[in-house]
Parts: sequence; C-alpha cells; structure tokens
Amino acid sequence: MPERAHIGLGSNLGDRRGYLAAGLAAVAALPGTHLAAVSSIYETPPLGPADQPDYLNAVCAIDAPLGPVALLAALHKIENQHRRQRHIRWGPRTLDLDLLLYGERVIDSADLQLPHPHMNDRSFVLAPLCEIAPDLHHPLTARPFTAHLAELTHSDAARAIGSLALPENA
Ligand code: A4P
Ligand code: MG
Repeated sequence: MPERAHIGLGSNLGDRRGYLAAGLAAVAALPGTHLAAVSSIYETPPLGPADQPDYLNAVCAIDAPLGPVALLAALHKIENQHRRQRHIRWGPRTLDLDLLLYGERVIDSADLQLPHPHMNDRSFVLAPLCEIAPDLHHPLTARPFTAHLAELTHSDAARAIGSLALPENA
C-alpha cells in the first residue's frame, strides 16, 4: 500500500520555474508514483548566505511505493540530472528536493532524517505544505503544521506568486 510523501522543491539559479516544473515532472514519473497535490509557487529570500538570489519554493504530495530510503536516492538522482552541484551548505542551487514527510514515519539515521529536521522553522516549506494539506500534523510534536506556521514571524512570510505547470503524466 503506497504511503503519502511530501517533497519540498526549491530553486534559486537560472530558469527557476523551469527547474521546479522539471523536478515535479521527474518526481511524478517515478515508478508506481501518483502525484496527489502540488502547491502554488512561493518566492522567498534566501535562508543562509544572503549573497544569493531569491528562491522559488513549492511542495508536492505523492503516493509513493518506493520506501523513504529509495525515494531519497531517487530525489538525489533527479537533482543531479538538473546540474545540481553540492558546494556550499545552504548555497545557491538549480534544484533542491527535500523529503519532508513520509507518512507518519520518524527516522533518524545518518543519511535520512524524517520529518525533515528544519521544516518547522521554514515558512517556504510550511506555507506550501499547509496550502495542500491543511489538516496534517507533525509526527513528533503532534501539532498541526498550521500552528507551527502561525508561530513563524511575519518577516519570514513566504508569498505565493503563481502556479506550476502540471506534468502531462500526472
Ligand atoms: N538528508 C537527511 N534527511 C533528509 C531529508 N529528509 N531530505 C541528508 C533530504 N535530505 C536529507 O542535503 C544534505 C544531506 O542531508 C544529504 O546527504 C541527505 O542525505 P543536500 O540536499 O545534499 O544538501 P543541502 O541542500 O545543501 O543541505 P541541507 O542542509 O539539506 O539544506 P536544505 O535544508 O536543503 O536547505 N532558502 C529559501 N528561501 N528556500 C530554500 O529552499 N534551501 C536551502 C537549502 C537554504 N536556503 C533556502 C532554501
Ligand atoms: Mg537539501
């Protein structure tokens, strides 16, 4: 039985919308995967080094048969196919795919942590997540993500600026 996974997409280099759309299409095309929901696109100032362009972020939900470890490996492969280069922590990137949630699973291994450890601090994650899954609760705090989002300061607000082209295979 597939479980619902939520994935954060981010881009702040080059054709940002194009990279998000390509990342979404590649995720939707993973074996046995059903794209269940896609948020609006949000534009946000960079978290981390400030001398980098603003980000576009979005969140999608998929029903995934792969299991969390294989899904994260598949996400890394998609990042690499889009010329993602890992140099600077929190530095600029063409396409960043973070596994935010995999059902209610809690994992704390060297290569994979679930829920994503920084998600509750990031409006560019919580705003699109709450848009597509307003009733979802954090598996560890047991509180609704809408409550975590409400606690973030207004200056962190992520702004919806449009929608993503849905992949043809969705
Ligand atoms: N890893 C462990 N758990 C996970 C998970 N649940 N999802 C490991 C994804 N990766 C996970 O990630 C570093 C390591 O985390 C990997 O080896 C993976 O196995 P990475 O994607 O290779 O490196 P990174 O993205 O440079 O580092 P990090 O710490 O993941 O950064 P983030 O958290 O992805 O943040 N500002 C705005 N406005 N919008 C953004 O999207 N993104 C970042 C990157 C910084 N600032 C941003 C944004
Ligand atoms: Mg990342």
